[in-house]
Amino acid sequence: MTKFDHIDEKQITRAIVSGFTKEFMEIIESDVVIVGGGPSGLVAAKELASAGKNVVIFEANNYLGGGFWIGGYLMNKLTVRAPGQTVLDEIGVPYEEVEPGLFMANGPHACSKLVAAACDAGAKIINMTKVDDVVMREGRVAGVVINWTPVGALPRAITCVDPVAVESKLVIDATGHDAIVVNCLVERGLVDVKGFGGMWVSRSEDALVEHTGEVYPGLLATGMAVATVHGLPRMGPTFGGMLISGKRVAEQALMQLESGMFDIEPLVQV
Ligand code: 48F
Repeated sequence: MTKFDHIDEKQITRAIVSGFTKEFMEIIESDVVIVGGGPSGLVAAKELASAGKNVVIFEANNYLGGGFWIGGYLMNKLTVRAPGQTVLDEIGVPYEEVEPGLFMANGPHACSKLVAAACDAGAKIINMTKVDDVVMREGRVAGVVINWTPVGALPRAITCVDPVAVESKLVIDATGHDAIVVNCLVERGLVDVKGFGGMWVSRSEDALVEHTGEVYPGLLATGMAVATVHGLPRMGPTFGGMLISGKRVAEQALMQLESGMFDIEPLVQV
């Protein structure tokens, strides 16, 4: 019979609290905060962490993956147009070519591999945490304001729970159609957002990758958030654009991080 080691309650609680606190201390100041752990955010996190950057994903849900678990219409087959399958190759996701240039993978398999790839690369993940606002320093986004997701579900009478903030050199909005972080700037009249257009698969993905990048100093967008910001057509249940957009935003973030612009510390005097 299996016999487990004797470990009591206080040891387990100590392990959880000290483990979480240690990790959280490391993300209070990071190179890049990625808001949203869908396909574009996960690819960006994997790329940036692989390049040695200190990266954290804040995800409002308990689970990561966003829309990448289910292809479309609650059917869990993901489609990817070439060259999106090259990202599936990199993370070891099996797929079949259903037509020349159109590939199909199983959602749960692809999504779990992508989550694992981001974690394996060293990205830190804080889930059940919602980004509510941005930190601003002299015309730059310089971090995000966060709170536990369940706080938003509490009755109004007991929701006076102040958030906390973390600082980062760059923030990436990977929150999908809602472009939550960009909208924090829209509300202040700092950025204009067009709203995503109707579905047009063959136009959407090239345009999305092309427009991926900076929206405001310190803030970049990837994935469907880009379509929302720039009024690009939506692409529905095909994911190559999300994966390649994640790569592109990581390249752009790396260029900024390595440009020397953050070498003088602090960037902005308080
Ligand atoms: O929506 P989502 O999968 O974003 P994406 O990477 O991919 C879009 C596709 O899934 C699909 C599509 C393309 O074929 O049209 O929709 O652009 O993932 C967005 C993630 O962001 C989280 C949300 O829970 C989801 O996991 N999120 C949204 N708002 C917040 C957030 C927030 N305020 N704070 C933290 N996470």
